[in-house]
Amino acid sequence: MIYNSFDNPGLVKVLTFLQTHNTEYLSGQDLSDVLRISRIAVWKHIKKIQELGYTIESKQKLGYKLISNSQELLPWEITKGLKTKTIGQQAYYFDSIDSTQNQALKMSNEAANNGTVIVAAKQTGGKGRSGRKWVSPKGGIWLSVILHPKFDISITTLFPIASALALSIAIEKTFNIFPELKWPNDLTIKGKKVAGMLVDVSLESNKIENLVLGVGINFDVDVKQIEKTLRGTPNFYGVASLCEQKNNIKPVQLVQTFLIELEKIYETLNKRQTKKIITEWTKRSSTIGKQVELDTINGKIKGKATKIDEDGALVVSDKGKSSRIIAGDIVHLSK
Ligand code: BT5
Repeated sequence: MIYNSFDNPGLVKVLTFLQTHNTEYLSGQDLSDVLRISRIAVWKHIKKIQELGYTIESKQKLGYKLISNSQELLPWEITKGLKTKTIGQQAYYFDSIDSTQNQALKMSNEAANNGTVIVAAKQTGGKGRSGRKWVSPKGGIWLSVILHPKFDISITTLFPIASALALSIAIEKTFNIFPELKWPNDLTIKGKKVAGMLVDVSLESNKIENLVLGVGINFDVDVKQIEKTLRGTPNFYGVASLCEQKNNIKPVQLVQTFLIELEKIYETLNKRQTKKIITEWTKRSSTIGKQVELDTINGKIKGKATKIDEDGALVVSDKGKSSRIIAGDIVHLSK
């Protein structure tokens, strides 16, 4: 099943009317008169809306009343009232897909609009960095954003870090909990991974043609089940789920807040104000100040993580010698 935010005007009209009049029953005839669509069309839309997970009570002689909204991240719910200029103004929803990142990469080559978002309820072939597996059952937020950035290629390495910062601010604002940022692209709660970022960039004569950001958030997932599947995989250090902390937040609230924060950060990068991002990231980082270790092609590096450079590289110092790490997985050795 695929839906987008712009091809279902009749359904969205009926739904919005039910949502804005949810204290009363509305008859099929009333809906048909007000919305200027046939009664049969009203009935068909109501059936579809119910199939999509909205609860609608239907009473003979009285009509229809919306009791509760769907828990799915339906595309018109993402775009509705979203206070961004471009990011998230078009959205696609898949109930199941191999990977939103693969889909977004395909669509970005077909000139999809800047800021288009692709969401899936579950992924059957979710991807992490370097071809790793990303476990993506129902209950998580799995999305990709297509961007055509104006910024210079030199900034792309900072982009995953900046996106992780945007998500951590969004989680603070919606959940009022404070995840930590683990270099380069992870969000953690009590040391366990709650979200990860993936960035794919295509270049055209030294300019960024398309950038696709993939975001995986363990919103409300079975932590034990995922941990069982993942034990022993690269960069595995435990799984956290946001709803273990608080469960009265709707996924769409978090997605909308994230898209707003992402747009702010995207504009900051377009203005090359990288220092601002580095300062904010560092404030929330669990990596800076810790003893860390990582494997490189030239052997193991161990030392104290002292800062990130303007391009997002991690600086590790040991016995007066500093190394710049551009990519890789670090292990935090000290608490
Ligand atoms: C990442 O890779 O953290 C990037 C994750 C990006 C996923 C999103 S979902 C939407 C979009 N579509 C996609 O197909 N992908 C993106 P990395 O840092 O390489 O971490 C991968 C490692 O994280 C794996 O080797 C596992 O150990 C662990 N892992 C996999 N699934 C996990 C999960 N759901 N929660 C926590 N850890 C997980």
